[in-house]
Amino acid sequence: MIGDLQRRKASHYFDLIDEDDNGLVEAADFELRADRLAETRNVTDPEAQAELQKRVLSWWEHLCALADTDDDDRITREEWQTYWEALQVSIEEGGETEKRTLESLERAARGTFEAIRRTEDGTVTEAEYLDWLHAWNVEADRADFDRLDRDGTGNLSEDDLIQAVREFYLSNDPNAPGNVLYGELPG
Ligand SMILES: [Ca+2]
Ligand SMILES: [Ca+2]
Repeated sequence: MIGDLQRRKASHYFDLIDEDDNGLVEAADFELRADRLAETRNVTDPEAQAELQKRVLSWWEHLCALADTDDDDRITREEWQTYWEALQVSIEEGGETEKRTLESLERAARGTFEAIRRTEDGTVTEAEYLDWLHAWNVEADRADFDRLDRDGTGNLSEDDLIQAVREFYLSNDPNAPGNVLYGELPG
């Protein structure tokens, strides 16, 4: 069973990715997301816009493969909840199952990292991170960024993101830094 904090994070995240608020997560939400990102970042070059679309849509395909259990290319709130439950169950099972789940979350984290970063320097800066959240209409500030930057380098590394994604999905510790990956949870 997932804990109450996990349930709140699942619901917050679903609301965020359901960009058009129709109660379903679909490819269209991610197309809108890519448009908003392009807008926030002033990406006007068609080739760069296409690259951004591609990155954001590959993230959708990853989520869809994991959570769309009835294969109709849309994720309902129930499917989303079931996906989070399944993640938790597989962690509790341990062994190979747990290992596969952690690997899958790591892939998700690497994909997220690719989507956030704008330069090839192997890190995510505070400005990149805040722009990213801004495109989600999420208010976040320096303090949230600093929590995720747990080794205090001033940038987020891929490892910081991996740890954050892991905690975002799996932790019920109210003090886990990864809880704020998508901003503060609504009260
Ligand atoms: Ca939607
Ligand atoms: Ca479905």
